[in-house]
This record gives sequence, C-alpha cells and structure tokens, in this order.
Amino acid sequence: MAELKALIFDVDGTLAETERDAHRVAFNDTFAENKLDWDWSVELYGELLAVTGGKERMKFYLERYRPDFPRPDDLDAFVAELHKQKTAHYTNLLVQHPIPLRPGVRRLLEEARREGIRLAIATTTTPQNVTSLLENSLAPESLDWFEVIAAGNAVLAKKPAPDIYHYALEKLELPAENAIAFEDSQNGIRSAIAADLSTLITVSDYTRNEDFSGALLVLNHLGEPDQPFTVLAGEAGEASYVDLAMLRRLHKR
Ligand code: XBP
Ligand code: MG
Repeated sequence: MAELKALIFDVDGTLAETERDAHRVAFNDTFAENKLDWDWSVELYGELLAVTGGKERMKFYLERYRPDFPRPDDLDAFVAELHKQKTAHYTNLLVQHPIPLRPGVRRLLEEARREGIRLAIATTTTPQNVTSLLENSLAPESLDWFEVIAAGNAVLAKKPAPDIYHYALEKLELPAENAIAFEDSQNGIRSAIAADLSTLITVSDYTRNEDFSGALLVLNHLGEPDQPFTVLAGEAGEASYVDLAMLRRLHKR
C-alpha cells in the first residue's frame, strides 16, 4: 500500500464554516451596494450552493430565480464586477469578524507539519479568500504551511469536476494514492473521487444531508481529545479524533 505523504484540504465548509455568515453576507452586501433587489436568505443560499464558484452561482440565481431581471448586454462582465466587489467584502469581513476554524483542523495541520506530511489546498473559492481565512483564522504566516494552493480559476472546470485536485496533485508531483482529501460537500467528494483520492468527509451546516457515497469516513468534525467526533458513516475504530495515526490506518485499508 502506498505511503501517506500529503493531505489536501477543501476550504469552505471544511476548514471553517464560511458559507452562511461570510460568503452569503458578502454577496448580499454587494447586491445592496449595487441597488440590486437580490437578497439571498439562509435557505435560498443552501439551494444556490448546488453550484460552486461565486460567479457561476450568481448566474445560476438569475437563470433559476430571476427571469424578470433585465439582463445587461455583457452579463459576464457585469457578474465579474459584482464578484470582484464580493471578494473585497468577504476578505474585509474575515478581518473584522474572523471565522473560527472547525474542531481539530489546527491540531491536525500542526501535527502534519511536525511529521513532515505535505499540505495542500484544493478549493473553488478565490485565492484572496483563502489567504484571508488562513491569515486571520490560522496564523499570519500560515499560507506558507501549504506547499500548493489550488484555488478558483486556476482550472476551467470547478468542482464537481476533478480538475482542481488533478492540478493540486500535479503541483505536488504525487500520485493520488499518496494523499487523502478532506471535504464537506457532495460536489467536493465527487471532485476528489474523480481524481482517485481517498476522501474523508466532515459534514458542514449546509451539507449534512448530502450523499457521501465512496467516502473513507463521514464525521461531524475532525474531533479533539476533549471533543470526540461522531461517526456518521464508515468505521473509525477506537479513535475519537482524527490524527495522523488514524489517517495512516484508514489509508492502509
Ligand atoms: C466553495 C464555493 C465557493 C464559495 C464562493 O466550494 O462554492 O464558491 O462559496 O467563492 P468548495 P467565490 O468548498 O467546494 O471549494 O465567490 O470566491 O467563487
Ligand atoms: Mg467545501
């Protein structure tokens, strides 16, 4: 069996619960500022998350929910400008109100660093958003903890396409069998599995009822010594929090 050499993390929903109180709020602030009568409720946003990527999500919203909205001549440019503003709102928001990392994330990243396990990120979100989350919620220099940050438009086809994971593996110069992916959503696991990666799921607020067939394990979170995880699907053995020893055991199976 191949050795475990790298951990590849999704960002939104996996490292932190960023969707409802950060991405969604940044979209709504942008819409209000542009005097658009678009207001994404917590519930509607859950439906819009079916489409990954902020620009793609806005276009999906117009198609699905707003046939009445008069389309500008250049819709792509219009959406791109809104998205630029949304990114500015989002990154400011994370400075003003840092979103905490999910249980076990910091501990596992720190253990991986101590043990020489390589770290990477594979996400749909914009690179500035990753930087802002890491700097404000992990550590000011923590961007350097990751050898590869595969994000946003680095690839043409976003998740659930495998492209962003292929890209991350290519940059790591590793075959998929040497890594484990961490995801929180069905789009995410579809992307990782299509790139042949073993995938551990920690469900998030918006994704707990999604289909995670093919996951190595489905947990409520990574757990801490004083905050055990709950197993939602799969076999975790005796462990009550995810550490490298447990990941190596899972990876061997
Ligand atoms: C995350 C996303 C992102 C963010 C918005 O998906 O879908 O689109 O909601 O980011 P995943 P941008 O966790 O699967 O990577 O607005 O920067 O596109
Ligand atoms: Mg995610």
